[in-house]
Amino acid sequence: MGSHPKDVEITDEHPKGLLLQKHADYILSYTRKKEDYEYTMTEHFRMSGMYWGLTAMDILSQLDKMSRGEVVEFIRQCQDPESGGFSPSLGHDPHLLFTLSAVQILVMLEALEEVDVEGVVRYVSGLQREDGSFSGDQWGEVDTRFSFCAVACMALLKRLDTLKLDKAVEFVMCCQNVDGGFGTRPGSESHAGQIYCCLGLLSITGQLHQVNGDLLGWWLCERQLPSGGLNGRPEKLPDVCYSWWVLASLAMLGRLHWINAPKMRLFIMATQDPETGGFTDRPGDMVDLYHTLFGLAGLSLLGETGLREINPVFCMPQYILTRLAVSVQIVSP
Ligand code: GRG
Repeated sequence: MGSHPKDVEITDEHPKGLLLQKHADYILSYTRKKEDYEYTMTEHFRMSGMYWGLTAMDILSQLDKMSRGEVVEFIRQCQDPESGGFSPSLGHDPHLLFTLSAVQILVMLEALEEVDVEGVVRYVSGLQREDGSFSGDQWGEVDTRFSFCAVACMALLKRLDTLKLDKAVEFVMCCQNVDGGFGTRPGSESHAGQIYCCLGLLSITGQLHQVNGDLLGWWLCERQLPSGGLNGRPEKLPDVCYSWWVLASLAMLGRLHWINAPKMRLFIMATQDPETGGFTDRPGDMVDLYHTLFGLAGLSLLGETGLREINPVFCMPQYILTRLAVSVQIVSP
């Protein structure tokens, strides 16, 4: 433990530089071990797992090593012909979370024409409720994560006109707290992950001026602990995934320079496993695809050499959004 009760210690033993090729090899090997315990246990979120792996490979400029045909066929099979939404894998129910992951992958691979796009539009717009919020699926749970997923999906499909955007923004603004942050629903505690989602939605809809950037920027910077790592809310341990949720939020607010970048970089570097490749949540833990994407994406935001530039709203390489002519609002510093 470091000097802070809820922190970790970074020592000289931890990696300090980017083990770029190790990470590409780790992601590739993951796709080849389909009989593994870990692969089986991740079935219920496989579509997002694929998005994490493919995006990480694209940040590493090695997307061409992944099997496009296999991925597109998997996604096609996961589209529910009735609702139009995507499930995480075969035999599971469709959900907005996996619908966004599927759309992101299809956009990255330029394969949208392989699925029923009108079905996706019908599914996503059908999940918006009277108050502007979104249910994640037919069962009705409401969360600002789903608001982001819906708006991001429709932005990527260029069908934002099918949503009630004013109401969507109104709902998100109702989830803002006095500390400047946002939670899952009105009155819920501020959390860095939800803040990313709410800012992302406001950025896509051009409504970031509704946020007090100084107040929220300060709350986000307070997430940095003495180790350099970031937590998602007060009194929690640092986790490399917040090097995405927090840094991307600060980037949207034009305040990325408010973080101590060299310390942040060292924390992220220390979460690499030099033997297996991949990133962990905290130094010394087990690697996975989720932390590998968000470690690399955080480093890309910090301008790490050898990594592709990432878009802070969509968490996709910037060249893809440029190719698609999708732009987002970023507050000027
Ligand atoms: C396109 C990148 C992208 C995402 C899609 C689903 C989604 C939109 C965003 C998820 C944002 C979110 C809520 C992230 C936080 C995930 C997390 C680590 C939750 C656990 O939080 P706590 O505070 O626990 O309960 P710890 O201690 O782990 O921080």
